[in-house]
Amino acid sequence: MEKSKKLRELFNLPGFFRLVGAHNGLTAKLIEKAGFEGVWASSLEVSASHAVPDANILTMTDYLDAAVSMNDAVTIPVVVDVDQGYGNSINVIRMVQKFEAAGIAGVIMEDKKFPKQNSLLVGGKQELASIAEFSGKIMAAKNAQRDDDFMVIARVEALIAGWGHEEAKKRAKAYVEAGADAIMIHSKQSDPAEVIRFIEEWKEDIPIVIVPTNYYTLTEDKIKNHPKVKMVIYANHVIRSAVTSIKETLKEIKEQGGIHTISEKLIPVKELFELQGTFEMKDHETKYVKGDFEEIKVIIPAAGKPIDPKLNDVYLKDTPLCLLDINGKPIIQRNIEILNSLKINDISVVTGYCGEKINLPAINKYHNSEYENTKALHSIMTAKDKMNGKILMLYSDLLFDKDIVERLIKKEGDITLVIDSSYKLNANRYNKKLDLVVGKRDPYLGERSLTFDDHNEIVKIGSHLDPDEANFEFIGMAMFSGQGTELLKQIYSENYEEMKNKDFTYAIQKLIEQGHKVDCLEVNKGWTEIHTFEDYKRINAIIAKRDKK
Ligand code: SPV
Ligand code: MG
Repeated sequence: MEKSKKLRELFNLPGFFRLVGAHNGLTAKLIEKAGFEGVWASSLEVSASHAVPDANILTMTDYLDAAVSMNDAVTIPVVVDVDQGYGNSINVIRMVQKFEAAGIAGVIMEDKKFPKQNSLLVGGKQELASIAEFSGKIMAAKNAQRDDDFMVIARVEALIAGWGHEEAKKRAKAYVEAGADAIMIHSKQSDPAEVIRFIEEWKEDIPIVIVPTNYYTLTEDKIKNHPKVKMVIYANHVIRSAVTSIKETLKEIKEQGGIHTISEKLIPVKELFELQGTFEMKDHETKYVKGDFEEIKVIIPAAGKPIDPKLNDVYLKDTPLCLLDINGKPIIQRNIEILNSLKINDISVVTGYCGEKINLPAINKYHNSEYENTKALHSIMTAKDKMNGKILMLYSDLLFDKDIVERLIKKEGDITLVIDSSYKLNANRYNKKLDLVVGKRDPYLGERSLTFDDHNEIVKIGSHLDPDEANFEFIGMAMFSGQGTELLKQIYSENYEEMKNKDFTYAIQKLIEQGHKVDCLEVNKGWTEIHTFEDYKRINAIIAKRDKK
């Protein structure tokens, strides 16, 4: 519903309603959250927030900007204190157009001469415009509005200027005749008598607005007895309370020589985040902020039983290897976090051995029920309804740097495998049969090279290869384009009986033999796999050190 309509409805309800003065989006939001019916975009608050006097020093656009930030932050109506309309009737026309277009529910315009000074200022210069001039401004405002509900409230300053009760009545009546939707009668006395007299003698069928800043003894209980009063404005208490609290905080920090005593007394930063709509923003981020790699689907075959009995009996205790805890976080969780940080969120895990233990939110689960007699290739194919478009395949016992994935997913080939050239140096450490690779050319060991990826290509792959012939090792990470994914599915389905219990590399070798090109990304650092207890100990120590940083 339009906020102008909401404001009209508030005027039509029995009793009165309250606006509280604000100076920006945050204070307006706090007012709404506290349960008040509307916001008063106070010229005193807005100018004070700029540390300048409330004396027509800021311009219309300053007040408009402030009002927009308030209005954007709330669902309740904002009524703007537009001083005298920022000039003559011509300026008033533009003022109404701008504030109405910004979704402001109504304005209150006062009958002072330019430049004005705040009505409560002791010794303030309070000069009134003529009735004719101000009536002209009301007419200009009412004719300028497009939405019938937008309210133009006339503010009578006769009591403030010391022109007396009769002048106030005369002016109010004239402004009603000019088309004002309500009358704000202002007073700076601490005794509400002059305002009460005005209200009691008010015969028009037009509501009254009051601002009891100085005559605060007129509490809501008493205001209730005056049914003509429909809107009560608590004009400047928000900025005054802010200043009170800011001063106290600054004093305490200075006196205590630090923030250690004040910290607990203030709202937690989380509450500030909430007021700013930060959590809503995070939701929007998940929904709408799309990364370049969003369309990539990840398949992690995690069906096999861990091979090292020591690791299994002591640490895993009948859990899949991907759940092995590395410094407080399972391997798979670490990998999912890296992928998510690249906005890759479509992650499928193929379970097998103790698969029911893998329970992570935000992953798709597939189950390879034949995990005892099959290998990673069949597990990957178990997720075949996920296999369309770009696929990133990761072995579940792999730990890797984000950098490797980032480089891999940018590769353009249909099939790209990450291969490592350092394995020969480490070969003795692993008592596992490695997935060896023969690259078209040897690892680059020569002169400095400016590019990361001088082109290389896989010629042969498999754990059966002669280590002397091989020059690389497949690390267990591969990327398929849409076309590459189709090729993998096709070769598997066409050779199902032969391939069902074979390694992933078997299918790749077959594709090479059929003449398909298999690219590679060469690395020699930034990843590791965990097979044995020794691997585990070593890696846990490295990661613990890194997590601490
Ligand atoms: C304001 O809040 O800016 C007002 C009310 O105009 S008063 O300060 O009392 O004039
Ligand atoms: Mg004001």
